[in-house]
Amino acid sequence: MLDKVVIANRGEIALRILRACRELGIKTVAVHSTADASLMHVRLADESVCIGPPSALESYLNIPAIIAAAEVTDAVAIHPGYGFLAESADFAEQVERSGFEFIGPTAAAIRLMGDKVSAIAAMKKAGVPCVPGSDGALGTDEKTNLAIGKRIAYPVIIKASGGGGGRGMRVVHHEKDLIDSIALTKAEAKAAFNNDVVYMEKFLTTPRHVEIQIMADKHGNAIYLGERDCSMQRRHQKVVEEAPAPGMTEEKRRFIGERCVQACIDMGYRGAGTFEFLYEKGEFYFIEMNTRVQVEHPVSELITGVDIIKEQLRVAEGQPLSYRQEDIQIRGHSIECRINAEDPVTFIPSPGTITRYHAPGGPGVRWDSHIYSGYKVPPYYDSMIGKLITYGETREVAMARMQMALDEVVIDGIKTNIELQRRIMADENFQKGGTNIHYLEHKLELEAQ
Ligand code: MV4
Repeated sequence: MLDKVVIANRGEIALRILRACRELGIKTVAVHSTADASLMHVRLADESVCIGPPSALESYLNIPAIIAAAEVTDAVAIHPGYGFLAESADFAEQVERSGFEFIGPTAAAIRLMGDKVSAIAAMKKAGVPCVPGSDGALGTDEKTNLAIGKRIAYPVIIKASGGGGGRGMRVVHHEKDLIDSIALTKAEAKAAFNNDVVYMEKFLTTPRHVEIQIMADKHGNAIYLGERDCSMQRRHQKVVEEAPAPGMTEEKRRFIGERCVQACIDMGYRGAGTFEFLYEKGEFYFIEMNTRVQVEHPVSELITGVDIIKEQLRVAEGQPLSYRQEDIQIRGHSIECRINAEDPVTFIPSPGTITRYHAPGGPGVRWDSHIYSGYKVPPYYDSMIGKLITYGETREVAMARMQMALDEVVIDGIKTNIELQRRIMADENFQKGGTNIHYLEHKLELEAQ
């Protein structure tokens, strides 16, 4: 097994990675900014290295500092977690060139999926269903682009190939606006990503966001761990995730899962990954692939029994996957509520000191968080301070346990979104299941009136 791993992240995911390493007997190195010396995982790690000032650019995004920390501590591998450098092909490449194992896919796979035009081309080739669209980058010929718009039919969406996660997109409702919209999106993409390649897709008006979790090893094996429904979001920030997706059938899951697995095998993918789909009228449409472990991985863990972080560590070391597809059974239901330090009305981050704290518990309750009484939430990073995850034999049981757990948790001294999560759990349409990606924003607008 890997001897020593650098955890190149902070907060709850750093603690989650540390716990997985401990279980496998792997030594840990916490790297942290000066603002994060009192993080829970820094206290628990075998060694820790301060890598820079609070600014993420000078610490968690500082590639030379992180690689130097691996060198001075004689680590053998680096786990990037999510966010920060997790999907930087340059980071993966420099980690490997410096003689360390990057716990994730190859730099080539990260690069291929980071470029949305090449990602979609790879998916089409593997038989993964995609949104009807331009099938590649848009050129400069106006007649051709108008013809593509006519074929797809309005509304259409122009997306930047270098974008993703909601950055660099523009919806076009009428043919008269197409040419200007392409030019505008290109200019914005050039400024934001230094890449002006754009493509066109049919704009789906009321889809759900359903994603497939996969795991692959270095021996050509790949499996899918079912799907997650992440439709409950605001401004491209997920708020609640669940698995399985309400109303999903075993046939649809197998159909899409097998195609994702084929795509993994075709591109020599390894590690954990997520295929993101829009899901409308029972059909899947691929939009992007995330080449990292995701925030919401616990709901997949709870319905499959697979420890995704431990599996990442095992496959990075070169072991085959511990499961074959026929070993994976979806059982029960799991829901995750992201708990953020933010104003409940304005959503503005609310850093500060946690003066009083009580963690929730009981059967089927998992609380992934690094906070403790007296912990000071710094203002420099993402405002997520924990993930409350419940499990039950049915969706109803998972929801009831979530309502109870949200009532139990006490986090005083800062503002949080716990009350918002209570309202979502009490919402009749959430309780029915299957709300679309616009539901939460509409609900918040109604409540504001
Ligand atoms: C779309 C779409 C509708 N039609 N593509 C936003 C994030 C990025 N991953 C892709 N996104 C979308 N792409 C087509 N062809 C609607 C969205 C979208 C969205 C997707 C998933 C989750 C939340 C969303 C919120 C707004 C728009």
